[in-house]
Amino acid sequence: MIPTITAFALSPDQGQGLARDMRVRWALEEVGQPYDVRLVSFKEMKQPEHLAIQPFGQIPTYEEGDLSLFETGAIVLHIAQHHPGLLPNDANARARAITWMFAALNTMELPIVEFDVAPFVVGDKPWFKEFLPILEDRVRVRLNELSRRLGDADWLDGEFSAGDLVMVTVLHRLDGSGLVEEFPNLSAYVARAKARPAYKRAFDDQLAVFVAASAG
Ligand code: GTB
Repeated sequence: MIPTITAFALSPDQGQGLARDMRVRWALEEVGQPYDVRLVSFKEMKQPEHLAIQPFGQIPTYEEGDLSLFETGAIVLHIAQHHPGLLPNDANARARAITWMFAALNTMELPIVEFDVAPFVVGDKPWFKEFLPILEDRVRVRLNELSRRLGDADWLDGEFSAGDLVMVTVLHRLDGSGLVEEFPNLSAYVARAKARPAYKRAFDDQLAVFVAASAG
């Protein structure tokens, strides 16, 4: 059965891989599962039909037969559990790969998103100039810890896994900040992941949506 995901009809990042359907597309590409995409506007995301499958009125969602899912962590985990290629067979290694998914979405993504959105949320406050470096340092602390753990390994725990996939999409949010580049092994890790053919296909497909929308 071909799953259907939802994505922005017109992504605010202009198709630069920041919208979170990117990680779902990438997972589907890694396992070789074709999929359909239903594009939704911001208005449509807040309508009852979409809220029935995504209670927070967001993208992406994932529908497959009578199953509908939201939350990218759950969606990527579902894909990884139902196809070979994104989780190790060994039970302990599998549990560790899933742990890295949670680490990416919780320990890493929280401070990264706080830092990234601060200019939009509190950029007009008089204390913003002092506040931003504090948020930046919180991200730097986590990057330093991640860098220390990665060391000179290619991936976080053995073979490339859903843990790496989610982690790299989280680190992608820091593109342009220069923060990841402070840690050469993390920079190389992100570049290694983005060189994967599946990543490139997912990125190109997401970009193509924006290009087509802005042309027409
Ligand atoms: N925890 C949820 C998940 O992982 O699935 C979060 C989903 C989410 O944040 N969705 C965002 C959304 O639908 C799009 S990805 N937002 C609309 C809304 O809440 O009304 C976040 C995102 C969007 C755009 C950029 N950008 O343009 O730079 C970056 C990140």
